[in-house]
Amino acid sequence: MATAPPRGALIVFEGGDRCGKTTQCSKIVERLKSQGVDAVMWRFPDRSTSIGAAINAYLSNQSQLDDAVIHMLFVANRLEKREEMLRLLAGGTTLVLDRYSYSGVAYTAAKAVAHLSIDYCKSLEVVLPAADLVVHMSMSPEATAARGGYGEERYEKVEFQARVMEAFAQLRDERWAAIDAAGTIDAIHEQVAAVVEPAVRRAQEGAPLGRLWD
Ligand code: Z5A
Repeated sequence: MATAPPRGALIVFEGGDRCGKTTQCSKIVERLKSQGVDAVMWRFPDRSTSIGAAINAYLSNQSQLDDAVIHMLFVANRLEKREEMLRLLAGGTTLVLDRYSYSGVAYTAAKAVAHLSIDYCKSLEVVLPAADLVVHMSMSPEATAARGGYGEERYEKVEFQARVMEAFAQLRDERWAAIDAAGTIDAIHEQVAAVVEPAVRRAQEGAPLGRLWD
């Protein structure tokens, strides 16, 4: 009887806007591939779907939505990818995600809307897999604000980003690795590789895939 291939790892990058997540996701995927690891990068929100298009309109201030509605759209944007995620991971592909449910909870929590508590937001995503590793790119909101392109989208405001950082702090557990995002791209990449490569190996060696937020 054929045995199942080793599973892929679910690696998630989180942090404030413009902290360098996309840059580091691309670099680690290339490094993993050069080592023979089947790895792909996805971004959330996935703006290519019809739900993602509605999210994009909201983020770029072309539409106005109730806080609960935009939260549900972000959740639905992940749920619509659930089956594909599980299929890829089971088939041995490592998924490197540029944002995931942790952003979903943290950005909504930062709005401090009474009926959108952290626990309620978490409860909407319990059917999704948990990250094997969350790479938390840590940088002050003032420093990221100085980066190119900052301020073009709805949440790119220093005060709001500071509240997002506080919300991330409440979500942290033993699967999170904090990376100082203020160094050079290459120096950060080496720190990232030092936590990602062991996580990929643990998944290949049979560490079970968890569920949010067990
Ligand atoms: N959001 C939400 O509310 N709910 C959810 O469920 C989800 C998201 C999933 C869009 O996300 C928004 O949606 C986001 C959270 C919210 N809030 N806002 N606004 P996004 O991921 O599409 O947007 P973003 O976080 O702003 O991503 P980004 O613009 O792609 O930034 P980044 O990926 O963190 O950084 P980057 O593109 O790699 O780099 C930014 C710039 O800095 C670029 O010019 C780089 O060349 C430069 N850079 C990168 N690294 C360095 C270093 N080390 N030194 C100097 N310069 C650097």
